[in-house]
Amino acid sequence: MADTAHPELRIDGERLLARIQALHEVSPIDGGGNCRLALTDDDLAGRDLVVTMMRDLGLTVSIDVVGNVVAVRAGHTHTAPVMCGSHIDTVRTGGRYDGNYGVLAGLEIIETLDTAGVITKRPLAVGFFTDEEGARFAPDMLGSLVYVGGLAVEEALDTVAIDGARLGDELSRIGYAGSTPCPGVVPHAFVELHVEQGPVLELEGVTIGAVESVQGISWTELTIVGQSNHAGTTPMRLRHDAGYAAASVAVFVRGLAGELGGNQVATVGACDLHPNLVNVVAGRAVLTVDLRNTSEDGLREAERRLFGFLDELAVTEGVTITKRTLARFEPVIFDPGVVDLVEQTALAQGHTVRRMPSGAGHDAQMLARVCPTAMVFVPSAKGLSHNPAEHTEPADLEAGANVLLHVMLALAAE
Ligand code: HGY
Ligand code: MN
Ligand code: MN
Repeated sequence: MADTAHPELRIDGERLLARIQALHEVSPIDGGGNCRLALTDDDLAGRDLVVTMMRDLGLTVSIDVVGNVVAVRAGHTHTAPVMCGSHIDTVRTGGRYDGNYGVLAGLEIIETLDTAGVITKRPLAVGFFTDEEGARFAPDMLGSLVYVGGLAVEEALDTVAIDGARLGDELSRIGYAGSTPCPGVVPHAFVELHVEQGPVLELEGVTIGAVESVQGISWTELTIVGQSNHAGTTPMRLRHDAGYAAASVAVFVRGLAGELGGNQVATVGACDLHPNLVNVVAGRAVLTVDLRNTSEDGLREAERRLFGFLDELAVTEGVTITKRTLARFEPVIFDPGVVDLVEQTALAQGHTVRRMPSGAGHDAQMLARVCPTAMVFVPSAKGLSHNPAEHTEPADLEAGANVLLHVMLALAAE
């Protein structure tokens, strides 16, 4: 049921923007974004800033065994909290809103309630999860997956980064190897506020997305071994060219997405050749394939087609191809009741709203395993994300935070 106790309450938009600016100033990059890969010193600096904000608000802060941070504001009752949050790690070419916005809007909501002297029935919690991006340590949403018991702590701590570091060692090195056990406290409900990271809301002129689901994700690392050879003397028919094979994969998955149609997307985002020299036929290629689809059957068909292509390619080019799964999550459907509440709250505040799936992965898809969960989207300018030019208009940032405020108040009164 929509919040009726404090219908006029609104967040302070300037204060929210100031928080976002303060976190943006931690490890900024050219173009207006951020680079804070998980568990690097950049991430540490971001973590310390946000934990300081949490403590300045008088919240009870806990750090768990994989570095997830949860800050709690007491309610009238000692019951399961209503939780919001997201992540503050970024990809290498990250924007200033992806993840950060959902965490900082949660803190703004806390300060709004403090200023208004409102104590909720249920406690409120604001969290950020470790390594949501999965760009340094795969899979993505690693921290929230451990939080809900979907990945064993020891396995998480032994995860090796693309740069060879061990997750547990990095966690200790930056001082965020906490003692709070995982799985974590099961919230009464979880709501994640996030920028859409796609073009839909802006194209349709809609302010709020009531997110109903998250599409399935399949990440595979391919190691292709051919034969390094002289680029000038080796006849084309005698080559076992790992560079050509890698390029063939990228071209194949692009065509596959077009053939399968619907929501199927496919990306070769990382590709390293060895020895990566102008006059040497590449002997080895290590690349990644990111396949996503709102339909699990569709995603399985895409995987089947890709793996079949790889078997053929290995024979025709005379290379070996080894596959390693980096992430595999089925599509997730959010709680219809919470999605309804998001939609009703947005309408009650006079915003345009539409239901939609999420193309990106989010911590909410993991919390949905243990409690009623949904997401609130706001528009991304030009649909850009994982790009330093990522932008959302201040009025939209404020609108999303006000919707989150009243969704949380309604849930906290249950
Ligand atoms: O990959 C994703 O969808 C998210 O940004 N981790
Ligand atoms: Mn994100
Ligand atoms: Mn992201």
